[in-house]
Amino acid sequence: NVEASIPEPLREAWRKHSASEFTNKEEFETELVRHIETTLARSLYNCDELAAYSGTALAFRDRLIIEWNKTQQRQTFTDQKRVYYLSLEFLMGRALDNAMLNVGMKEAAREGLKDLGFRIEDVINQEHDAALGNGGLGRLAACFLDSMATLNYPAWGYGLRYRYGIFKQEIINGYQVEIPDYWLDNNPWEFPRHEITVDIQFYGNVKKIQDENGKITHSWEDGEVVQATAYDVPIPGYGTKTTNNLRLWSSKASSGEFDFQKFNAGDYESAVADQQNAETISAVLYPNDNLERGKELRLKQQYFWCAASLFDIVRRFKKTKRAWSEFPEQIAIQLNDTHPTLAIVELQRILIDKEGLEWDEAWGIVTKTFSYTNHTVLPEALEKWSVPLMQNLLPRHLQIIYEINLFFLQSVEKRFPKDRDILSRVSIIEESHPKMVRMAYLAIIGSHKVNGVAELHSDLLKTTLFKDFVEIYGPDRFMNVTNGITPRRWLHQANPRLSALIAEKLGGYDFLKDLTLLDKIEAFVDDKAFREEWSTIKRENKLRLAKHIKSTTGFDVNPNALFDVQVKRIHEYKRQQLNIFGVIHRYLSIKAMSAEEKKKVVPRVQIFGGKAAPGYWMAKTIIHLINKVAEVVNKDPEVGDLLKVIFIEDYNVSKAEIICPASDISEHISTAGTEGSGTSNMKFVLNGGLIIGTCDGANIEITREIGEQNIFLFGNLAEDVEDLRHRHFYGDFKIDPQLERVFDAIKSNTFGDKGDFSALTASIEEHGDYYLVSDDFNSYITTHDMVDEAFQNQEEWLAKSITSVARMGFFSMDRVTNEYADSIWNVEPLPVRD
Ligand code: F58
Repeated sequence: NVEASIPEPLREAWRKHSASEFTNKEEFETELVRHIETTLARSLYNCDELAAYSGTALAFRDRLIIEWNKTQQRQTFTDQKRVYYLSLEFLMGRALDNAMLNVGMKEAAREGLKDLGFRIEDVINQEHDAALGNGGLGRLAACFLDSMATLNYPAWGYGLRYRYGIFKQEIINGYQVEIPDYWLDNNPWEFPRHEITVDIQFYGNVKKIQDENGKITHSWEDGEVVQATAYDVPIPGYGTKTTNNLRLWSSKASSGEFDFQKFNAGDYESAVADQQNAETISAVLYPNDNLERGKELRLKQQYFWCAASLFDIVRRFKKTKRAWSEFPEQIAIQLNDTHPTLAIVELQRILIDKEGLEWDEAWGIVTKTFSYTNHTVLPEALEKWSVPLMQNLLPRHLQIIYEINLFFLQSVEKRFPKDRDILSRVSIIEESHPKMVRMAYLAIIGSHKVNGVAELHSDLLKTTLFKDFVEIYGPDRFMNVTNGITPRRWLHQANPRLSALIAEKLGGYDFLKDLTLLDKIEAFVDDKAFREEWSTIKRENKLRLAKHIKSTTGFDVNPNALFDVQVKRIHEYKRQQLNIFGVIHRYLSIKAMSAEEKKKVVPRVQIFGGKAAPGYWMAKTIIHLINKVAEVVNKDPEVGDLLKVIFIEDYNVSKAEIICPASDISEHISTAGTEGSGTSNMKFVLNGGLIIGTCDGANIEITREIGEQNIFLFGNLAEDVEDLRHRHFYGDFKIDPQLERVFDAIKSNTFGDKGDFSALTASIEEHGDYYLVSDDFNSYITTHDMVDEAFQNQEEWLAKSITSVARMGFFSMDRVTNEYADSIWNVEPLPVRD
């Protein structure tokens, strides 16, 4: 017992002087002013909004860190099983608003700031997003952290502390331009732990050593060493004192400084270059979404982060002096996609090379510890690493991978002696030139559970990509856990008025901890006052977005128009091109109308947002087209208010918090069978927006929950996609005539820059229309007509909106986290006693 080992008088002294938390407005103000005057060295006379933000953040940070300390002590003392969530991305967004709400002190802060001359909204807006992620995968990791803390699970996140997060996007002359996102200056939310450093090795070679009993061991020698330093970010749960830890690793040269010997010998460049090389590892987040490029630096990042995290986890375990066999009873490690798969190999290496365990015992421990989540079936996103690259960078790991593969293939051969092809199909090593390591296969083989993120996606994994592995391991290793979102950020924080209205009807905010309670608001669907308030809130949220649009683009949009939103990473499979073609179709139709006909048109604001990976030309072309269409449409007097096209620059988490509550309808229109789950669909519905979507990802389960009368589904089904592609390939393809009209407009330079768009139209007309844009076009535009018609009946629209929200309980991240905890991690919450 660690506690008992400290003498009582000592404990008493620490207890007496231990830091205390502010509990009301007055105490908050004292803390705020103290931080402004001392930590920040400012005063009443030179405290601007940024200083007010920093002071407020520091005051809340103090609170978090006090609870963080207690939580960590509690978790260490009880020594129960912990979860480690390994993710290369944590798309956290802003922390202050979240911290204020989670500890229940936002109103006190609002009043306190007001006393001192500040508006809380302005202060919150000073914060830079922590944008350490690309899209859905990174945001899911952030939602996990929120839920795990809220539900009191002993859980840590492990990631990389990128100096540059996802780039900032500017639109210049209609083109995306990338600006570096340096976000670390004055970040009050991280605690550097310079005392927690780990040496990480790369390159070098492996020596085989035989001892006097003939036992062979391996030693990895002569590599380059880089140092990993820990930075901790406290993660507060909502309405609980549990404050978990997100540990991010930062790289630097192993001496921590540049090499003075080289420096003094006059070799300045190389002294500084070594240091810069080391720092490069954690310098930047790779900005690809659903694409892997096989760059050496990326593999270095992965190993650096896996090795540092594993070292930390093992060190913590060893302090408990338990037997190795207890490792999986104490530790669960979740792999967020295949990016951390090297952790499997690293743990095996530690156990056999460093701790002297036998292979089989070690491998048993490894497979019981790890589990793997797959997020996509897109072949271009499946990680493969070239064998020569790995041989050079991680020679010992490659040996271990070969060994894992050998034992695995032997067992497969024994079970399927008649299947001649199966070995090459399931081998971790792909026999190509060069040979490649298939990371997903390694992740499956090294884990006890593998899950997809929505029912359709998990089914597709089992019947296509991982089919052989289902045969080999049986169906129990493969499961589905449909994604969710945290209602704290995505309802309470993003849409405080809607949250308050719901709380008023339900008699409190318990629904934020048990989202299934939302079903009780369905009883108010006919309540006149409730309905009015509901639609007022939507209007206010639309006004807030309209204001944002005005201040960032200069355009006025009519808040009575139907706001149709598609915000997400730009990708051909997500089909923003289908959307913009639909918009062009609408534009051409309006222009062809008589004045009488125009009176019947439902005015629309088509809102787009999202980043394209810097090297993804087709995605960039789509952004360019959207902006060119906007230029023409928005100033066309024949169209006026009937159609506006807006591209919101630099879509990120904090913008999503303004956008999601403001949609009437949002678009989730990926080619069926391509989207893992999608999670923004859930955010929009939870905020009272309806959705138009394909039968893909979680749209299907959203439909099941809210009812098909409350969603606009269209398009071909996943089961028909393969056949359609096949037919296209054999020339059985005729472009949809309405789409052809759209293409004619583009080609006749209606929107300018016509040459720039030829690759986009050609991908459909000439290159097989892989994403079935033409096949789905007619269904898409007729469904949009149905949307317009439905929107004209505002009473029914409102009923759909309320009913849908009421039925969204299933999509809480808390349900997701509990499912992982019960059926994958086998961990229990650690309740907090006051
Ligand atoms: C996303 N994947 C899926 N990957 O596309 C989405 O359907 C799902 O809802 C979400 O995960 C959460 O499960 C995704 O965002 C990436 O961005 C990777 C980044 C690193 C390179 C490979 C893609």
